Amino acid sequence: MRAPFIVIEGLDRSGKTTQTSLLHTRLEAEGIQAKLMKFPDRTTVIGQMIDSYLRSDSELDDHVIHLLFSANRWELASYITQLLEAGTPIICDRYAFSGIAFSASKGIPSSTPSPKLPYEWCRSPDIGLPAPDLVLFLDIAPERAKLRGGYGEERYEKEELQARVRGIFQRLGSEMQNETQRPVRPNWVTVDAGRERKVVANEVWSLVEPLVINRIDDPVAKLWS
Ligand code: NYM
Repeated sequence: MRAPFIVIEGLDRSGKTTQTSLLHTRLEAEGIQAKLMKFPDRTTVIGQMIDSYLRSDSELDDHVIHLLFSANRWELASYITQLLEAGTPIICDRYAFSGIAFSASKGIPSSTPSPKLPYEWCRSPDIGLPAPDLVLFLDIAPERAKLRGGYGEERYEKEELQARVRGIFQRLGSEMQNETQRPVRPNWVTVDAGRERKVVANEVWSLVEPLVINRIDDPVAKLWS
């Protein structure tokens, strides 16, 4: 038996970070010590390069930044597995799904159907990472997300790009749900994030609590392999 690996994904301004921390606090209140993680992890050397790129303090080729985001996850891959095997649940704010959704959304003007970085190319560096047991996709229409105080200054925080990102998240979710292999890792659940914060938090809790209580029988799976 081991602890579950839970990932929370969503567009910018979907309430992901708030929900991740509400969940963490609720677990603590129940006496469950979970590890809160976040990608990009801006504290590592690779994370600092990513941070500088996101703030537009540096320019990087689209392939290079994509691979850095993935490398930032690989830096922590064995630590993730160790924690789960040692019995510590992980709640993670963004993971490989953000990696694909944002990179594969780059440079698709409506006149050209082909993205700068193809979907399959974007997926490949993350193949084999520790697979989450559950992905909660906090879904919100980009026009509503924008109303929540507007987007900040970082790259990607534009309504048109967010709409493409949402489309790729939806594709990832439907591919996961169509998987024939059992048990399916990860299990993908779309949560309506346009609702009041407490309502969303209660739904998130109802999905996470059984995993944390019952724990997981199978070893940590490898993502997409
Ligand atoms: N992002 C995040 C990517 O483009 N690729 C990735 O692999 C990950 C994990 O970074 N707009 C993007 C999504 C966000 C930005 O994330 C920073 P956050 O959660 O705002 O720190």
